[in-house]
Amino acid sequence: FKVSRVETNPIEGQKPGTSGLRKKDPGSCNVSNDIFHEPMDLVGKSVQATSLFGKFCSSNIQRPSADKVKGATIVVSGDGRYYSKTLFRVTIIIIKMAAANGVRRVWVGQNGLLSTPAVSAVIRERVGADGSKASGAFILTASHNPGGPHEDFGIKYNMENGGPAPEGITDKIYDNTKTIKEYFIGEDLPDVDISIVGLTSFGGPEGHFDVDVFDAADDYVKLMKSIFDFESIKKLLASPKFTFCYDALHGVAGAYANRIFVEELGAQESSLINCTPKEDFGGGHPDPNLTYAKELVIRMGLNKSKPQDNPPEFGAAADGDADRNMVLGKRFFVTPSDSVAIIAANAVQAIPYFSDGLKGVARSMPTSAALDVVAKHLKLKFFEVPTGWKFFGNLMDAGMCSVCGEESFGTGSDHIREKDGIWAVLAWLSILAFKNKGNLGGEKLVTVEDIVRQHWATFGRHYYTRYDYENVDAGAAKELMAHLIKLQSDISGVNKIIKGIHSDVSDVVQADEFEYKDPVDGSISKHQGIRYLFADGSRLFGDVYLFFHSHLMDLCGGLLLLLFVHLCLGFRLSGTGSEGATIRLYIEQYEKESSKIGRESQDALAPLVEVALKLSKMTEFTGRSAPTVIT
Ligand code: VG1
Ligand code: CO
Repeated sequence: FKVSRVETNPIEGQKPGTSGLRKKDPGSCNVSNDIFHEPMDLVGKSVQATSLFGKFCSSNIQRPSADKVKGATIVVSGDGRYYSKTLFRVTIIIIKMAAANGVRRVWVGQNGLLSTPAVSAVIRERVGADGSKASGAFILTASHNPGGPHEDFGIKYNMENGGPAPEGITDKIYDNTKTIKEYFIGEDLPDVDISIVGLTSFGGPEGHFDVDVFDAADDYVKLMKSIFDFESIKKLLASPKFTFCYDALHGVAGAYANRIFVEELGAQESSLINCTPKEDFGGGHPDPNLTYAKELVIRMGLNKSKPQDNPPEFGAAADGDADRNMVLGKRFFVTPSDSVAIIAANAVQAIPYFSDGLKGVARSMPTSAALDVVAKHLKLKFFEVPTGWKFFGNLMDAGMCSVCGEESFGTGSDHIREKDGIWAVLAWLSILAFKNKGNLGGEKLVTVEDIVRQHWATFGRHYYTRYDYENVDAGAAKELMAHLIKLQSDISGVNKIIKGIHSDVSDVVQADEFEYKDPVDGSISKHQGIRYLFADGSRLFGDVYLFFHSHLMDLCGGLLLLLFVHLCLGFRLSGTGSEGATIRLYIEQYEKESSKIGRESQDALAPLVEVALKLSKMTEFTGRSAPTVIT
């Protein structure tokens, strides 16, 4: 094949967000000629989209370590959403760009499918026949955002350690997209049929170029089997008392669910729903929460208007690229913040991979402090990082963290450098198997709900909710944030306002914008969300206080003093949306007294919700009387 040099101009708006670059309906972005006939329109869109994502890709390929690109092995695959294989065929475009830039081989999951966690596993674990290892990956996904011709497309770029590119790199990529004048593509390179497993070799100007299509699940399944005790999970699933349901929401998790849950673990095929990956996720929103995972929520008996006689004991769902998870029990919702805490509390006993102990645990700032309490009890290193998985990677690479999680249905461990939806399900099944050891023939199984309630009884309960206001006017969202920051300069003024809203809500003791100093490389990330931390007046004395800054933990050298923040409010602007702005409001309240841990979460949090909405002037700024989604 020949290398073509294509002249191009920079396009605005190529800044990667919390997790990659995402665009709504990329075909319609900046297309000036789409008033023409359809074929013309398609060509116009196709060229436009090629350069739209092409700039991002070549900016990656020509990123600072361009010297590493020559002869490199890279991975290209994703959740199979529209535009990956259809219309712009981004998978093929990237293969051709890689060839032209001197990449030695491209690894592609069959049909262009690989979940985000599987990509991470492939980078870390897969070794080619000639000993080759991958040095990076393009993951074609917009994750939990809907897909289809008029929905989102996106690209995440992952590094040699299997984790998302850190901010230092994404900033450089963004700079490249602003100055780019040309890119290279092997235009006449024949298309490889990515539906067929096998190796195709080409001769290029700089020697051989290979495209290696492999089974999307093999490497990942092998890794899962090395982490969990599949035999004990199999016994659990075989128990007539245990029933199971998994919903892939038509995302890429479907490519793994049958193989792992049915073939390896013996679950019934009928326990898998929406497990055929679709380009448009069946028209749904592939976000595993109580609002969007409708079918699963009904099956699990959690939709009050559609009561079920006998829901399954365990249910779970994943997002488009299968890095998120929602875990449910029979008529019972497990908050993601509780989920990571419970996994951390039980990991050593229930999961062979952790039998030597945990190196440490970490959560993102808006995630509830349930994990902090476990860390304190188990005397584990603990870190609080900004939102987004890229911040956990450094801790893991430095051997400081084994288990981590986010409130946004993300849970994972240092087996890879991404959050991992199926891993989280296997972790829960392992805990259930462990708790029911010797009990599988007994009267009643220990259930998901039993495990969570037991956890609350031991560690206290963190009531938690998140309100999302999606597609809000971007200017209004900025004004709301500016208003909240301005308020922070006068805490006693804030406390006066709060007393006027709810006299029994305690005082704010600290208000700031969250800032993170990476303990490994010293890099600083500013403006990572606005926080209001309250002290529960009734507990000010005699309590052990835990302060959630990792640098303070460092200062204290493992001596856990400080403060249990009983109430906490957070505000952030989303970095994964593709339209307007999304405001996220995070609300948390800690309760240790056993008589008070069994309330409905929205009831328990009602006063604090009212304080948050009034303090932020949410309705005044956004014009919204209710959030788009509550999780
Ligand atoms: C959201 C979540 C964040 C998560 C990110 C990527 O980001 O809040 O916790 O890491 O999505 O998840 P934001 O900036 O919109 O709040 V995924 O599964 O979309 O890669
Ligand atoms: Co995702």
